[in-house]
Amino acid sequence: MPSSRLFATLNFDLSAYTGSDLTIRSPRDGQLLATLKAHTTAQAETALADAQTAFLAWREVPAPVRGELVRLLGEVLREHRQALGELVTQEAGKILSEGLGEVQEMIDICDFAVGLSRQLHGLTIASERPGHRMMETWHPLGVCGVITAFNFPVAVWAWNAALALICGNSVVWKPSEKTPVVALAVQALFAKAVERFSAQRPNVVPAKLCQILIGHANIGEVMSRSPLVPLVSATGSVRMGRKVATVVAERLGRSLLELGGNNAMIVAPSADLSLALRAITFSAVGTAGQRCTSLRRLFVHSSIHDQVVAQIKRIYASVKVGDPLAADTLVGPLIDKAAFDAMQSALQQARGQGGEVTGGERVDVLGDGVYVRPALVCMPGQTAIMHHETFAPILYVVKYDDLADAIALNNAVPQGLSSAIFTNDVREAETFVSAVGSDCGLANVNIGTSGAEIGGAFGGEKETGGGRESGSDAWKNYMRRATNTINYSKTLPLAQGVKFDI
Ligand code: UN1
Repeated sequence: MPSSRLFATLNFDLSAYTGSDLTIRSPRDGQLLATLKAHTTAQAETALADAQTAFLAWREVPAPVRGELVRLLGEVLREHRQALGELVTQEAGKILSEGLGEVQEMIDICDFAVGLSRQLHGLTIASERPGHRMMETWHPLGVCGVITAFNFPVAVWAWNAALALICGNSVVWKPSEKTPVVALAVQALFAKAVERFSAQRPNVVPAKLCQILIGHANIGEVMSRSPLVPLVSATGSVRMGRKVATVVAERLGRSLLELGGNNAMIVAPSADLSLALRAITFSAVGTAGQRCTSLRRLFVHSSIHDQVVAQIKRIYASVKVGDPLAADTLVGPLIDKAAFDAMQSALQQARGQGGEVTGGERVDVLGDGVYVRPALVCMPGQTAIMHHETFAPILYVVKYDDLADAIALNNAVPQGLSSAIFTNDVREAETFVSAVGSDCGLANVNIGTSGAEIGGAFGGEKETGGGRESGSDAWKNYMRRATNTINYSKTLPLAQGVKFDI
C-alpha cells in the first residue's frame, strides 16, 4: 500500500482499523488504498463521553503549556511533511505541490496557534459605577466536533484542532468517508506529538484529547445531537451544513459552518492581464476545481473580453492534465466518477442555457483515475446553472460593461465565500472591497479567489454558512466569554441609576 511508508515510520498499525465498511481507492489510478471499518453510533457516543473527561482535565492546563503541545505537533508535521503530502495526493488526488502546501497550511496554523496560546486576551471595560471594574474572560468551551471534507482532508482539521486545543478543548474528528486514511495518519502524528510532550511533562495530556471517528453521516449526526458537544465545526456541502445547523440549533448549540462557494472574479479594463491569467488559471483549475474557493464565474469587461477568452482557451488547451505525483502536472484527477457525472450534467445544462463549451472532456491518464480537461464556458449572461456550485473545473465567462453590474452579478448567487477583482484603478478596487462591493467573506484585489493564507479569518456569508475559521480572532469560536463585574467599593450602586433600597 502506498501509504505504508508513513505508517511504518510512525509505528502505526492501520490493521486495527481494517474492516469492510469503507473501500478507499486512490483517485489517481483507482488502486485500492485501504478497506476500513466504520465506528458505530454507540462507539461515537462513548468517544464523546471520553472527550468530555479529557476536556475537564485539559482546561486546567495553562494555555501556554497547551501551546507547547501544538508547537510539537507543528514540529512533527515538519518532519513528515513530504510523506504526509504524498499521502494527501494519493488519497485526495491533488497535485503534490498542493499536497505539500496543505501540510504547510497545517504547520502555519500550528505556529499561529502557539503564538495565540499566550494571547487569549479579554478586555477591561470602564464601569459606569464607582469602585467597580468590568472585564471579559475567555474560558475553554468543551468538546469540539470537527467534520471535514475530502478536498482539504487534513488542513481543515488543523485549522480547527490547533485553535481548539490551545483554547483548552478536546477534539473529536469525523473526516470525509472519501479520505479517512490520511486522517488516520494525522492522528498518528498527533500521537507522536503527545509522546514527545509527555516525555518532558508526564501526566499532563489527558487520554483521548483528540479522537477520530471513521464513518458516514450517522457519526456527524451523533456529534450534532449531543449536548456534550458545544461546538460543531463543519466543512462541506450546503446540504450537509443545513442538516448539521438544524440539529445543532435544535439544542441551541453552536455551529461553525464553512460550506459551498461559487466564487467570481471581475477583470476590469485596466487589469494587468498577465497576472490575471495566472490567477484565473490557478484559481479555476487548481485542485481540479475542487476547492471551496475555486474560481467558477468570470466577469470580463467587454473591451478586453475576446482577448481574455482567447488566452484562457490557449492556456486550457495546453495545461498539463496528468498524474498528480508527476512534477509538471497542474491538473490532477477528480475525486471520483460521480464528480465527473456532475460536471458533465452541468456542462449539458450550460449548453441548454446558451453556453459555448470548450474542453471538459475525459482524459485517459492512469488506470481508473477520472481525469478531465478543464472546461471554459462562454455564457450569454448569468443563467440558472451559474447559481450552482459544481465541484469540478468549470469556468463560466460573462461580459460586462459597468462595474456596478459586475458587482451585482458577483453578489447575485446564494453563496458568499470568495471573490476577486483585477484592476489598477484605485476607485474600482476600493469600491469592490467597500460596503457596496462584494458581499463575500473574502474579497481580493489583484489575486485569485483561492489559496488564502491562514492569518486571516476564513469563511463566507449566505449559504456558505457565516462561520470564520483559522486566523484573526476566529479562536473566539472555540471559547466561552464571561463578562465579570467586580465591585471593590463599600456600597452597592445599581446600574442605570435604579434605586432599590431595603
Ligand atoms: C476549502 O476548499 O475547503 O483558500 C478550503 C484556499 C485554501 C483553503 C480552502 N487555503 O483555497
